[in-house]
Amino acid sequence: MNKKGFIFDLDGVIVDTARYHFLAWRKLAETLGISFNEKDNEQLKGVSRVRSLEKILSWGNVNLTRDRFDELLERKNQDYLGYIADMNEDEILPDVPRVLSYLKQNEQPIALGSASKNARVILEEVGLLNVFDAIVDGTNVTKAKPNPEVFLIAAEKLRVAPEKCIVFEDALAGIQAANNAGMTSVGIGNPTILREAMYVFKDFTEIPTEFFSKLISE
Ligand code: B16
Ligand code: MG
Repeated sequence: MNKKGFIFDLDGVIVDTARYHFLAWRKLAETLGISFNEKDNEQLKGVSRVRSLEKILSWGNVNLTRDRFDELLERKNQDYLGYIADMNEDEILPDVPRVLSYLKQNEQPIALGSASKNARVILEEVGLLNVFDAIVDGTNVTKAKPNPEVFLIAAEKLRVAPEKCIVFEDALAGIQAANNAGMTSVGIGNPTILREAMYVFKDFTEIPTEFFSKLISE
């Protein structure tokens, strides 16, 4: 069997936690008097927690002491953890289970490549922790997307060459990271935002099984 490496982002690809990140960041921005909408949030997708707060502060021209910065980061994460506390398998995005089981049946290695430090908690809650052959998350990387580090570590863990890996991403920074890693990039979401991806689908329900069988046999 021909083996490829299938690498999935978490937030916005496997589960819709992108919504909860948005709500937590908006709450924080409001307390600082900084306006924050869905369009602003788009620029935070796939971006680390620290970098996200730096961006929000720069949009509002706000400077903070190190202690206050750390306090706000912690507060955002506590709010976010509150939102995700009751997650269950119903929050797995449509057709993700179909895709994962097809890849499993075809003995394809599967990895998670996420910027989130909460990735394992979320996978556990939705019952997918044991599905992945490798998990690389925000606790394993030092360089944020669009740096390819997260996906290159995932490929290494799967023992698959980067050019044989396919990345599924909902963020432009993530698509750029996949391209920078020399991997096939598949955008999940808006084709205008994800225009740098090699393929884009609105969601997994739009991806026919033949797309995966073709990727495997190529
Ligand atoms: P956390 P992904 C990313 O996850 C999110 O897209 C991004 O919005 C978030 O700031 C980042 O994780 C860090 O998450 O605060 O949970 O460590 O899309 O790379 O799976
Ligand atoms: Mg994402």
